[in-house]
Amino acid sequence: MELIKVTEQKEPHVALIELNRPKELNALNPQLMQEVRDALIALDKNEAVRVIIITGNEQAFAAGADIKQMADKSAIDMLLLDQFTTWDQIRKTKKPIIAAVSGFALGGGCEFVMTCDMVIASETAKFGQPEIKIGTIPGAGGTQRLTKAVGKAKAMELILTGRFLSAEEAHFYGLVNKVVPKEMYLHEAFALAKEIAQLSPVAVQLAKEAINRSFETHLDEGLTLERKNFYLTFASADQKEGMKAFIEKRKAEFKGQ
Ligand code: DAK
Repeated sequence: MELIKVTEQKEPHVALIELNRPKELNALNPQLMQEVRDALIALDKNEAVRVIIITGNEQAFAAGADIKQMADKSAIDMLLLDQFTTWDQIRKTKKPIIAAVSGFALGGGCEFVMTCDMVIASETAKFGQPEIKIGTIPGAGGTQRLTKAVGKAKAMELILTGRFLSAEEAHFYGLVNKVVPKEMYLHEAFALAKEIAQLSPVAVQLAKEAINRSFETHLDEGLTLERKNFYLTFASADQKEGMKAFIEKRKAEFKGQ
């Protein structure tokens, strides 16, 4: 891994992926995204890992796809590059992913953040889809996910002008879970990760799948999946342990079985 750093057990059960192209403000080139894809596949398989945090550095989560590498490409070059397969992997990750964002999260960087499951932002974070300013439009889900997150009017304004959203505004619109001082954003992401990591990984995974389905399907189909996943938790030892521990007034010990 050249362009990212992966620490499997930064805290017990919590893995950390750091995007690491600081000179280019973590611009997302195909190699970096492939490294992220490979890391997510490995972490998803690693039973010791329950929650994944993805972060950049204080200056930037990611300032977008790499404009220098895209500038001269034709439509067919872009098609043949087939970067969507790589990007889709983020969406397919079964374990929860928390984006810890400081500085710029623009274009593909903002789309990357919106593909994660929860977002902790530093007060310095800036979100935006400025593709319109370089003559293109969001290509990795921005028109869909930003619209679902902030509503049509705000999404139109942001995508048609390329304006940035401050961390506070992003919080107001529900794009991020929490805004904290810049020294605290990683700490806060770990606090959230550790809270989730204590719970049944089976139930967490099934709940994540059901929540995501609400974005991808009609209510009826989403409710059907939710019900099936709900029943399925009753096949897990974790559900038995969780309910037994409640009745016995003690802390549950979840084993992921
Ligand atoms: N790509 C390449 N290099 C970038 C970059 C980017 N997106 N953003 C910044 N850099 C580089 C700068 O060129 C500069 O490099 P040097 O000149 O030093 O070599 C270095 O990072 C520092 O940037 P600045 O000097 O510009 O720093 P400032 O603080 O003055 O400005 C800024 C920071 C973030 C406001 C500015 O850098 C900026 O506007 N950056 C571009 C933001 C942007 O337009 N982003 C959207 C890009 S388009 C797809 C998936 C995704 C996408 C498309 C397809 N598929 C799956 C097919 C996504 C597309 C995009 O994201």
